[in-house]
Amino acid sequence: MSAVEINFDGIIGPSHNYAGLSLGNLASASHGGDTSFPRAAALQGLAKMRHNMDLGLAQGILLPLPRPNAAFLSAIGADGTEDARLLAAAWSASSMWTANAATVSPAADTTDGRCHLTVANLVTMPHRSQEWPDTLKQLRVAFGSADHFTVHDPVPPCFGDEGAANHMRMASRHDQSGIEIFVYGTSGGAFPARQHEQASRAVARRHGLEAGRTLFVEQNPAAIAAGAFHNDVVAVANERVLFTHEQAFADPEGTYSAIRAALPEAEIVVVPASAVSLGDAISSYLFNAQLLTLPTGEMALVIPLEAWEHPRVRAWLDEMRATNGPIRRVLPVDVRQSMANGGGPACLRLRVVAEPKSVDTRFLLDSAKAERIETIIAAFWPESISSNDVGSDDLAEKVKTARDELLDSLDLSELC
Ligand code: SUG
Repeated sequence: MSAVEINFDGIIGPSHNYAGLSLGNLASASHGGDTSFPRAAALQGLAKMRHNMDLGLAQGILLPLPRPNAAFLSAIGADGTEDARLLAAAWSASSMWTANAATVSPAADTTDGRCHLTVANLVTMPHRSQEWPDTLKQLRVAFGSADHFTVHDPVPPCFGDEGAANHMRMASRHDQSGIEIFVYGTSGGAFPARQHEQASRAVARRHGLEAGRTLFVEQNPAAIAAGAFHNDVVAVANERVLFTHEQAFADPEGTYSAIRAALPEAEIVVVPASAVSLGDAISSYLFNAQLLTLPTGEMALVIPLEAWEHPRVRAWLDEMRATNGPIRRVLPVDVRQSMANGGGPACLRLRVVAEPKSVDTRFLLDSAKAERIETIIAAFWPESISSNDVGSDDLAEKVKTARDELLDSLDLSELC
């Protein structure tokens, strides 16, 4: 069997809460202090996975990390006098956004013919910087076959790396050799540019990518300033198609010509600011979509309900569907619990192009396994978490038990 795209969604962890931890992520800031609903959140995530499996697509999972994170609390000498935000960081379920787990270069693009993954160091945000050791452990199990995969340590912490959220791949088909586009930021005004150019360049070198088929593109500082803390909030690519906001890149025309020069069959669908402003794009998460190739060969855009319900975005989508463009279907999904923290359908998944049989089967999903996971979520995930609950011993116990039950049922207790 040849390589296919497998989307590995993060199962939303039992400690999912709104702590307003991400400067520059407008949804996270505006929902800080709200009550969260972890059970509903995790079931929404599973429903999205089922939605995509029902389209005939391969689906994988990544598991929640241990929370509250005892290693992080010990490293900051937590004794009850620490800042409430640091305590909340140790409880964060942010590893659900697996687009930030790693950068992935499929075997067809690399000199040694293996699929390379570099775990993201996520150093810009303290609550995210604690993820990589446990994520790395998990990636080394899921992609443990050395004949097919190389899983790299993070790049040095002096260079911020946020993984696949700032990386796009285009190819005539997923299993063909493609071009890899690394998008970095230099400045975002009041907000941090989370992806550093030198991190992207280090990842590309370590993955053994061909220089002529690797692009390094600067994110538009105005997009970061407007709340595009990751490039995947304003652009998404799939096979020969790039779907992008007009203001995503610092030099849009230069970027499009470089893409067309490296991949002549590229089709670039640009949404003009006159139809959908940067503000509308960011509040609706139109671009934080999964652009997927269906088994029929058609492309579908899986968008959050917030984009579907946004009048100007909807008008643009209706217009796009009436033309003969490459994106034939638009499929809205409900991931509102994740969206309130700035994570849409695209944030929740890590794309890996590989032969399914080369992946540890415990990380692959089918309908029976989805049902097992849903039963555990329904039984063990807290119904709600308010900001006062974060730090409570009772809740900590509940969260740990919930994760242990999940790992046990998936025969993955080695990740405890
Ligand atoms: O890193 N939100 C995440 C959202 C990540 C979205 N990922 C992609 N765009 N690929 C972030 O800002 C909020 C946590 C809180 O505030 O409780 C948070 O971490």
